[in-house]
Order: sequence, then C-alpha cells, then structure tokens
Amino acid sequence: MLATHDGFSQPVLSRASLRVRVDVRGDPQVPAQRTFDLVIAANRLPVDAVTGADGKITWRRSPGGLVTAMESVMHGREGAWVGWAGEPGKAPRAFTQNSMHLRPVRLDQDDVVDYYEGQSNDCLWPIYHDAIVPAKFRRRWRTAYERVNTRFAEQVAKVAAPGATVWVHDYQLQLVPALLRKLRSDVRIGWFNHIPFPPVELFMQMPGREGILEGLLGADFLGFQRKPDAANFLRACRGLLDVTVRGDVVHLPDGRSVRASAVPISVDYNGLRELAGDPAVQQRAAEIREQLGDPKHILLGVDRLDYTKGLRHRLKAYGELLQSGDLDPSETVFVQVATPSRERLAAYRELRGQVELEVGRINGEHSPIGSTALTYLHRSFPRTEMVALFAAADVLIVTPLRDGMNLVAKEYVACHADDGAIVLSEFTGAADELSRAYLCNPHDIDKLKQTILQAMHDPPGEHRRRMRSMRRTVMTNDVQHWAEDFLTNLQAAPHKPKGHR
Ligand code: ADQ
Repeated sequence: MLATHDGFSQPVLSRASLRVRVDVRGDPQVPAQRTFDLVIAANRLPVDAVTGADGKITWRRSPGGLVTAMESVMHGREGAWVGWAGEPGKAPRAFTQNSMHLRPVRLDQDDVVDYYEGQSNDCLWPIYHDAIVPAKFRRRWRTAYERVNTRFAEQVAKVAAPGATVWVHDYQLQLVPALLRKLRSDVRIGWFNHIPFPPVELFMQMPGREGILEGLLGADFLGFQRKPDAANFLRACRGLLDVTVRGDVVHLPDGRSVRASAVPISVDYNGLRELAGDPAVQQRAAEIREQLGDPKHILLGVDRLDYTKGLRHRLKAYGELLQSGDLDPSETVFVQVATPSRERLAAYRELRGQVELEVGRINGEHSPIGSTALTYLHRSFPRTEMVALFAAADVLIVTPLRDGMNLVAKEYVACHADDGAIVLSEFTGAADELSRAYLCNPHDIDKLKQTILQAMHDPPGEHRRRMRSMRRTVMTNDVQHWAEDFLTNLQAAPHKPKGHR
C-alpha cells in the first residue's frame, strides 16, 4: 500500500509502464544545480516509495488526480516537483521519473508531528472545513509550519530557472508564496487550494491568521475550488489587512496586485472513460454485481475515512431506511469504501470506531443469512477496481458536510453512460457544477432518506437526462482544462519583479 500526496493509502497502479526502479540515493544524472522553467511544489511528491523483499526502494507513481493533471501540464516540457517523499528523516537525493525531476524535501519526525499532523491536519483542516471537529491551536505547530514552509521555499528557489513559473499546492504550503518571493522576485507564483477557504468569522479564530494571508499574497494568482472560497479569502484580506480589494483583485501597499478566483478541479475524463469501456473492467463490474448476490440496487459510497465526508449521516439514513422497511436488504446492497486516512490523529481513530460500530449494528440487525446489507471495505483498491465499482453501482451516495470539490462524484459521471444516479451533498464543490445530481443536505436525515429513495426509483429516462447533462459538464471541464485554465490565469496576472514599479 502507498500513500498519496494527501497521506492516505493508495494501491499500486497496475500499468507496468508507470513503474520505474530508482536507487534511493538518487539519479546522479540530475545535477543538484540544474534549474527548470516549471516547478510544482506540493506537500507530497507524485511518487511513493515501496521497499522490495531485497530491501531496495522502488518509486511508483501515485495514482491521484493531481498527478494526472500535472502530467498533462508537463507533457512535452521538462519540469521539477518539490515535495516530501513520505518517510521522516533524511530525504532521498533528486531523481527523474517520466521526465519529471523530483526534488525531495526533508521532514524530520518532529516536522511530521508538528507541521503535518498538527498544524496542517489538526488546525487548518478543521478550520477550513466548518470546524466540524474543534480545531486545536499550538504555538509549536505554527513554528514548525513556518520552518517547513521555509524549507520548501528554499528548495523551490534553488530549482527554479530565471523567470520560471512556480505552482504551489494546498493548505500545507500557504506561506511558501511570500517566502519564495523574498528569495526570488523574478519567478511567477501561483497557488491552488484543494480544500474550501473558510468564512472570515472562522478564519479569524486562528492565531497567526494575518501571516497566512500575507503568505498567500506573495503569489501572483490564487486559485480556489469555488467562487465562495475566493470571496471568503478576499473578505478576510479586506477585514484583516491594510490592503484594498476591488472585484477579485487585492491591491497591496507596495504596488503589487494579486487576483483570487475560482478554477474548479476535475478528473481525467477521457482516461476514465477508456478504462470504463475496457471489456476486462466491464467483466469485473458484472462479477462484482454477481458477488454481491445480483441485487436489484447497488448503492456505493467512496471516501477517505474523514469526518468531513459525512459517513455517519449516510449510515444513519441507510440504517433507518432498512429499519422502516423502505429498503429491503434482499434487494438492495450498500457498498462503502472507506480509505484509511490520518490514523495517528485522535479524531480519525474515533470516527473509525464509530463507523465500524454502526456498520456492525446495521449488518447485525438487517443482513440476510449468507449476505450483507452493508459491505464495508476499509482499504485501497487499484484504479481498475475502483472504475469497475463505479460502473457496477446504480446510485453513488456522496454526503460530505464540507468538501473542496469531491472528485469521486465526477469520476462516477465519467464511468457511466446514460444510467446511474448521484445523491450529492450541497456542501461539496462538485454540487456547483453537477446541479443535475440529486442534491441533498446531509444534516437533514429525513430529506436525505427521501432523496436516496427518489434517486433509486426515478425512471430510467430521468436518470438518462440527468447523467447526460452531468457528463457534458465533466467532459468539457476535465482535469486538463483545469490545469490549462490555472496556468493561463497565472500567466495573465500582472507580475512585477522587484525594482519594477
Ligand atoms: P480528498 O479529500 O482526498 O481530496 P476526493 O476529491 O474525493 O477527496 O478524492 C479522492 C480520490 O481518491 C478519488 O480519486 C478517489 O477515486 C480515490 N479513492 C478514494 N478511495 C479510494 C480507495 N479505497 N482506493 C483507491 N482510490 C480511492 C482533496 C479535497 C477534495 C478535492 C481533492 C482534489 O479534500 O475536496 O476534490 O483534494 O482537489
């Protein structure tokens, strides 16, 4: 099992072409002083280390959406990626994979605990997700966050060619834009937030909040998932800093200006469609149906096991539908894939306990002998298996309490022709674009139950109309479009190197 850029486990891709064997000491063909016109900085590198039986390290491409998106950006051009390799301690030397130059950043055990688990995932993550669980504030974590962000900025400064384009990703690296600008005012800096940006009332709770805004304003362009996220950022700047905000542009006292706008991320539509159309995958989808007892309805949930994803609300609704007899467990099966995530944090361990207790209760009370009302899979799967699951499912249930985008909903759309349906929380970024999904408020359990039943029982014609409309949206706005859109915005941003006022 592997860890993605977000740190959760992912399976190894089966495509042999994506596997390269690299000595952990690095590729001597990449001189440390070599520089690049395009540099990506993200918490994690796009590869995961796997130790073989012989003790040798093999690097394999992480299967996440970010990696796919960046591959399309990097196509035909050389670039560097700066990020953590996933293990605490000494960083491996720089190496090349699929013409991408990878520059590992060192994270010591203290950094993992304080910068990654602490400040990033126990402070910023809850604040940026409506404080679904209370955020924790520790001065030690903030110090570590500054320390690690400085290390990232220094690495990027070393590897960026004169006038390079630098694309910084996500909430773990919000100080990098300003730190990098101090070191290299010649480079063009963009930052993209994969998660929501909180309302100013919540953001204000955070000690060091001005520092985060100032850190981000070191960029030339800031991309967010939704318009309300960009608006929240602009409102925070207006309220907390001595700047002028006009429209979507922040004007700084030094004469620079920074634009903040929505550039919603998407999925590799063509790649997923091709995979879903593969006869082996279709065969596997039919097998899954059969293994589940050939039920009339297959409901599916696919989420990282995170308190933002609304798993408990979904299980409650499903349990009540079984209890009331609205759903018959001999006709309906619910498959919940819950990817292991951040298990060192108490809130995540607690959630896992609650979810597994509920799964046991539902199955204990409702499963017929020889089958289960709820199939719970707490592990990662290869991409092909995920696509087969999407293809097999009649209704996808996506109920986050807050989610930056939710790629799962878009993946399901790409994997289906005209059949299928999605129950989708209004609190996901995806709901803005997939307005023909069966939208729901996951906090309202009664309405959620009604929406699930409606999605299951609407006639095929209604499903077809809705799926067609959503498919057009995802096909037009795929991940390649997202990456191009972001870079076009970044290139168009006014850029003033030091001394050019
Ligand atoms: P995540 O919170 O991780 O991402 P999401 O957008 O749903 O959430 O992406 C999860 C990805 O992992 C999907 O591609 C899914 O297919 C895959 N996946 C999930 N479980 C899996 C399993 N068991 N095995 C294999 N693959 C699995 C963050 C933000 C989101 C935002 C994305 C991208 O929280 O809001 O959409 O970044 O910007």
